[in-house]
Amino acid sequence: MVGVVSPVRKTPALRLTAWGDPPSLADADVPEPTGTEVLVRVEAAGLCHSDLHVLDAAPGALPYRPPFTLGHEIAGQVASASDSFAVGDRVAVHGPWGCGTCRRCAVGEDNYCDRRAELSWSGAGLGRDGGMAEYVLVPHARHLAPIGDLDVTQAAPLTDAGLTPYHAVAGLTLGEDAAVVVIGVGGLGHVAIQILRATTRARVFAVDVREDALALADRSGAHRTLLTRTDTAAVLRRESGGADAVLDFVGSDPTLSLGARILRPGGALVIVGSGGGQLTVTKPGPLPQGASVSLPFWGSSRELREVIALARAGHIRVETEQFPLSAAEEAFARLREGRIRGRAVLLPG
Ligand code: FEH
Ligand code: ZN
Ligand code: ZN
Repeated sequence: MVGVVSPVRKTPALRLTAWGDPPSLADADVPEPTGTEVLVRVEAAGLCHSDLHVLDAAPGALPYRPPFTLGHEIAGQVASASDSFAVGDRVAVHGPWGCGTCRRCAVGEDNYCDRRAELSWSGAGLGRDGGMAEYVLVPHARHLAPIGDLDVTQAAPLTDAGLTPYHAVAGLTLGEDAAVVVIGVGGLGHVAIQILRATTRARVFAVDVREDALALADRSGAHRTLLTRTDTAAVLRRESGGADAVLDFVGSDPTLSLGARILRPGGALVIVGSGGGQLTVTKPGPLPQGASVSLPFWGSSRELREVIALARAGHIRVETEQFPLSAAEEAFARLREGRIRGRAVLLPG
């Protein structure tokens, strides 16, 4: 009998097929793992504003080479055995995938891979096939974090909406009565508030232009919420005594300007949002004496495991809006219009 070749299984995946085209739901081959690769059956995949930046990118603006499947916030079950995981293990995927050989990748800091400029990808769904699909091929088991009994619709968004603010807060040195201002209370900002409350003694102030975002900030544990107005900087300076740290999850001209005006001498301006805003850093200039500015990006695999532990201990809960993978177009449209409360999560299968 002629050898029977196992039929290649095909399942739906949300793919960017060419720059400038809308993402399309198409049948993709279920990949076969080779070498160190691990196949993961995806149970939840978060949506991120960075996905919009990828979709809106002009040809050549990013090093990625379409076509590829989107989705960099992934959780599910291991579907192929490896040395460190068994089939069925529940996992989250550390989304930044670097070169795998530099000193940063060697310790799970792929988010700061030393050879990133040489790569045509930055991670899952970012130049490589990601998790808006029923299966994702992960290059190495080192990118997997066990999630125990954590709900996958929590674990998936935590891989970015939790990990990114956690890494940003980890870089801060905060005194006992520190004041931290969170600007922008969306998918990342509301988790940042919870992380600050769980891991620091800081007084947390939250600022946004939307009333419903401030309600989310309140539910997340902010001590004080303020709707952005012309006197916001003065009110914040008066009530906080000057911010020891500002976490700007927007990164626009107005929010960077607000951050600089409320920062305490020696304070830290942490720009997380990719709004593309500009701030003049001169001496003297808009920033107070001793200020520092940082541009943290995503987080390490060790930090992801720490975020998962915080969530499993009940200290972090991501507010999510869930959609079937087939409704991805609606989810993206609502994300683009700012009509997602917390984080949008797609459910394949
Ligand atoms: C991913 C890829 C590129 C830019 C920004 C991002 C973030 O969503 C990761 O936190
Ligand atoms: Zn993201
Ligand atoms: Zn590397």
